[in-house]
Amino acid sequence: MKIVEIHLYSHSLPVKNGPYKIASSIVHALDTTLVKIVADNGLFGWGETCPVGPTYQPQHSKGALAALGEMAPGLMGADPLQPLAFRRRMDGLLSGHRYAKAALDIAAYDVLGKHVNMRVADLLGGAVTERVPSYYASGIGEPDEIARIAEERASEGYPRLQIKVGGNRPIEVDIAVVRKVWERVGTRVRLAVDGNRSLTTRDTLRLSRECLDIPFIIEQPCNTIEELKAIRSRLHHGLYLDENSEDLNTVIRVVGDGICDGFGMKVTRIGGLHPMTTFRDICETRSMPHTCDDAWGGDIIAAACTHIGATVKPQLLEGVWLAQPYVDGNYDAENGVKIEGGHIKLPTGPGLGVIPDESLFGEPVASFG
Ligand code: 0XW
Ligand code: MG
Repeated sequence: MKIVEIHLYSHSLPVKNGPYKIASSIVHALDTTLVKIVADNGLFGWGETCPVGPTYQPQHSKGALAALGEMAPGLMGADPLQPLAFRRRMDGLLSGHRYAKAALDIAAYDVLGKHVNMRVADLLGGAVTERVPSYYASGIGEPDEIARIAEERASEGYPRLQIKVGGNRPIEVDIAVVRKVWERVGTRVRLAVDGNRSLTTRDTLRLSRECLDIPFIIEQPCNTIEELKAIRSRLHHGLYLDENSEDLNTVIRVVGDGICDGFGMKVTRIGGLHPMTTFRDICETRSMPHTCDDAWGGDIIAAACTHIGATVKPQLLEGVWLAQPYVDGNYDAENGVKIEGGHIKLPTGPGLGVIPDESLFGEPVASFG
């Protein structure tokens, strides 16, 4: 099979009840990039990549479009049924820019699944569940407000909550937020406390020391691996990497060096579903828990995260985060991916199992082939 057309779309997703506020960004609307690849037999597949603004990671929506435009002409004739060869071909056209390559990788898996009449989860090793656990990420807020949200989400059935902290405010406020949440939800849900790179090593140590009695994991509190390495042995909580786990090489390094206990992983950051399976298998080899998320986006990236999440050994899956609670509507009115009772139903159709209504996206911003 050969790719004969690639179309790129840009679509704005306003943040429902926004803005969404985390230490590294405040976002009111996100520009998501959608990719449609068309094969010579008429089969088509969709991919998506949506950075949560330009300051969360070194990725931004205009960068995604530029990188995709750079690669697209050289991908005409490539075979979407061979994910590894496809990835090598993308690497031969452009260095880095994994978050853009991820959209093409996802679209190729969608075509492959439709071609062999299999779901993407089954192509990635096999679904171990049809009901994938999610987790809810609060924005940054005051103790009473975040404790109320935590209570509501725990009652809805979320098995895990991620509490956002940091961002230029006294660490005492963050400690009060975590304590209030813990008082309200206790062990009904697992807790993660995410600093999104904003805390000093000093404040991270204080947060851990002053919440000794609360069983949470700390996610990406500081900006760099070096800072985390410096405080690792003095923390009283498990440490997960998110933004710093930039690629498979970094994952191998930090797992080998024992720098963290798990990961908040983004499908697009690591380069798509193909490298995500390698990441999943490295984590399983060392019994390291992790999420299968993305930073933002609609039904296409949500389906991709849910498919890979469904293949993870259940005791190691920390959940699949979706932006869906913050996005109005779905691209696919019938099979759109939704969180219900804190869990996500794995789409049943072939490929990603989601077919977007492409009239929502308007004309392509670029077309090739
Ligand atoms: C909660 N997330 C998965 C979504 C937001 O984009 C940020 C991210 C995180 O864990 O940092
Ligand atoms: Mg995080």
